[in-house]
Amino acid sequence: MSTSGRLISGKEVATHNSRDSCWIIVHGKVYDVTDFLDDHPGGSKIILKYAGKDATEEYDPIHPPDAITTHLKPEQQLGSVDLNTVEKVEVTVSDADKARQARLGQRPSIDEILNLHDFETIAKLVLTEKAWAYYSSAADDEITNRENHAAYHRLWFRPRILRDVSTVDFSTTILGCPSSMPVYITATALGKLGHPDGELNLTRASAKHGVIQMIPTLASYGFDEIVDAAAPGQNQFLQLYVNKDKAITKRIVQHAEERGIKGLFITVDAPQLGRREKDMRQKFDAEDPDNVTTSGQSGNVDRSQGAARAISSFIDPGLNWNDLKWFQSITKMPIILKGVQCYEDALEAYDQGCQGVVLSNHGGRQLEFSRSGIEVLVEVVTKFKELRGITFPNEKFHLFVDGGVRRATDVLKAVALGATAVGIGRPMIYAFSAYGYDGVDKALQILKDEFEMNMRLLGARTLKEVVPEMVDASNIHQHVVAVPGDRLYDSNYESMQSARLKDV
Ligand code: PPY
Repeated sequence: MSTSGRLISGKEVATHNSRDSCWIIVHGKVYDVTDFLDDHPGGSKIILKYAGKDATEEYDPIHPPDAITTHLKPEQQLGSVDLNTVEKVEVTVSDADKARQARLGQRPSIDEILNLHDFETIAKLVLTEKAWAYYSSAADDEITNRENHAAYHRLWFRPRILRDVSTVDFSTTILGCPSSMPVYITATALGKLGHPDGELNLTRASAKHGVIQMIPTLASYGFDEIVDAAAPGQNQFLQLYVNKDKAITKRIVQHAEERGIKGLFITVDAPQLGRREKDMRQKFDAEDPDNVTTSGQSGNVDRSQGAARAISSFIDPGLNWNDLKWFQSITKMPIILKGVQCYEDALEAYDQGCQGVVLSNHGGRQLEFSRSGIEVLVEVVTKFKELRGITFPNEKFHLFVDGGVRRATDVLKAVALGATAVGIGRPMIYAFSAYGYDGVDKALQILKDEFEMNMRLLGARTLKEVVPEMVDASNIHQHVVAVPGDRLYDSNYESMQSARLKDV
């Protein structure tokens, strides 16, 4: 029988501190997780560490806010606790954490940050290892991840001269919403891993700079909290992981529409999560007592998939083209497929009445050796012209690109080749991980400054004048061409590690 609403003392909770009866506290609520221990995607050990105690601090950064209530039955949600009666969990601060705290104090003034790479450099130094591993990791050997950035080096400009570029205007509209530049902040999960204000940093800086934020399904903040944080009239999109339970999906989509969301970006490249080995190796750190059993073997719980796999089991791998009609029947929001990687699928999306596609390989985190979005863009534009007589940009069907973007010149290349706008993900989470709201504010200002200068140097006064003839894309499909190395990017890239001998 449900006892929800019961006020429970910390003392009573503390008695349920074992595998036989395990209660935990999250945000002042008491949950009986005894029967859930072996189902917890992150393993039972981490829960048992907090048995009878307040687990909020551990829970918060790596779970979407409603994770616990969606996984537990009502009768397992026991009631509230008076937090004054709860004994504090002693947190041991590791040497690594102390060093990290010291580095936080050594961050350069934000005035010294010159470009988006700089945020990544600082974020790498101040993020927890867990957060850096989750944010920076990518699939398999991370070749696609690096290719995403490198692909832009195979595109070169053909600027025009002697045009009066006294004033330049790089504003645009994206799905009918005004945007100060052809950039949107794309969805990235678990913002609180990087900063306590997580995704809200993005919401607030987007409002200031007139750009659109795509709210992730797996945000650390709740969907409504992120929408509530928006300024009046601020436009937001929603990225959707489709839940196996269609009723839940329907509820999310219709609620988003009611709350004024302007575009539904359905992720289609993640029926299963890619292997992110940086993230996985983190979990197997032999010095972490949580990761080994008393016999020295890793426990029988699969923690090997890191933070991401732990929360991905709800995603429907059965999602298919037939489901599109259903989505179209439950919402009037524009529907965009996020994660399209060849022209055939882009054409299918067009033929089935979608309003666009994001040419993306999920930041290199899914299928290794999938091509960069910018390379796929060239293919899609060529084939749409050849097979449908359609040119881009096009108000009826939008092409978006994401992955590897660090400079306004990258965005301008994509726009010249036909993209409506470009999504930027990791650089924005690195910006708030390093400097909170001020970091995202600065990152967006840097992009604006880069746009202004590069529009002038290109000889384009508006984005309409950023045309395909301004880019030499003849090498885009050649994966081995000599290009100058990108020292800033390369110095931020952290090599993957090999297996190590254990300490004896
Ligand atoms: C990613 O990590 O690439 C994501 O898109 C977010 C995510 C996080 C956890 C499970 C599935 C997807």
